[in-house]
Amino acid sequence: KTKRMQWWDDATFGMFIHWGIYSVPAGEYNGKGGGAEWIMETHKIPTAEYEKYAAQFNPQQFDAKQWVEIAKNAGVKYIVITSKHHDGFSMWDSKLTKYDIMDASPFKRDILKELSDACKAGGIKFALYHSIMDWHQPDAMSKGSIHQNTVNPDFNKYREEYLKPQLAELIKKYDPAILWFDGEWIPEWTEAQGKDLYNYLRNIKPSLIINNRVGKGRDGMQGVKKYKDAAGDYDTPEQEILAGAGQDYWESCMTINNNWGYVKADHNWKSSQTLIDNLVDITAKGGNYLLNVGPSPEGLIPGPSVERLKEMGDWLKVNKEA
Ligand code: FUL
Repeated sequence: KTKRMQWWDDATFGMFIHWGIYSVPAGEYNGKGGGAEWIMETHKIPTAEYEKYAAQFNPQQFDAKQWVEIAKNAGVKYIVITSKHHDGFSMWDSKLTKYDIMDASPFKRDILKELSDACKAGGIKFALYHSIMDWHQPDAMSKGSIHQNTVNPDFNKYREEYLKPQLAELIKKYDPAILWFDGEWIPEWTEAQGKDLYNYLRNIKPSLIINNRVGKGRDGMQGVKKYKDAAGDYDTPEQEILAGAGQDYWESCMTINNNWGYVKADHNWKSSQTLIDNLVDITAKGGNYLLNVGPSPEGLIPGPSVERLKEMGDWLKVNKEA
């Protein structure tokens, strides 16, 4: 076990936040349900049409301090928020694109700046989820992607001139403790590129922690390394808890209802008891629990999520040994 990983290893409980312009359609397109943060792909929405959600994204009730308060009361030690999901929209003031919160939305407030400041003030580690796959950048269009609107997409150009500079920008501006990658399964992405990116980022910020999805080492949804020397510091099983302990560093990411992004019609909330049981089970097996909430287009963490988080925090206050 390494010193760099110490705080993460001790953290136990983190809050995942999937938030983007997909919260506007809220899981429904042209009267048909399905999709959440995947809605662009699920309903094969053309880029120009999907972009209109950016123009409608105006979460006036977003209050970063309140989110951090909710997290702290839950006993959460770190927050991982989507800087960019697969749809390619940047939730911060990025110099590299106009498809971001400052230029493409009426909101024009830097969400990552506000949340990272609030985390710092509140003593919570701030971290970012970032998708390698990008349905908006022409050069990132993956083979077989329905969003392929480029004749000869130059993936290396995307990687060197967009993906890496955006990540360098994120580190410089918001100093994330973790970069949580995803969307690495596209055929263009290789393990060598994953290792290159890992080294590039650790070089910029040596203490940075990076998940295993930076490379190609994970084994399906279980997200546990296929081979020992694969890139990444920790493994990311998704929506499941490992059968036994023994894994060095792992984190089970799970959402509180059925979807990661906000879906208006999804009321299938896990009970507080289930969530507490999961936390206990995962902790006993040496992992971290990264529990997801999907804020609304108004900027609120849904009430049923807030209630459950509070009940987890109340339970932790009574039951967690110092
Ligand atoms: C998956 C993504 O495709 C989902 O949208 C979500 O972000 C989940 C945590 O990871 O790979």
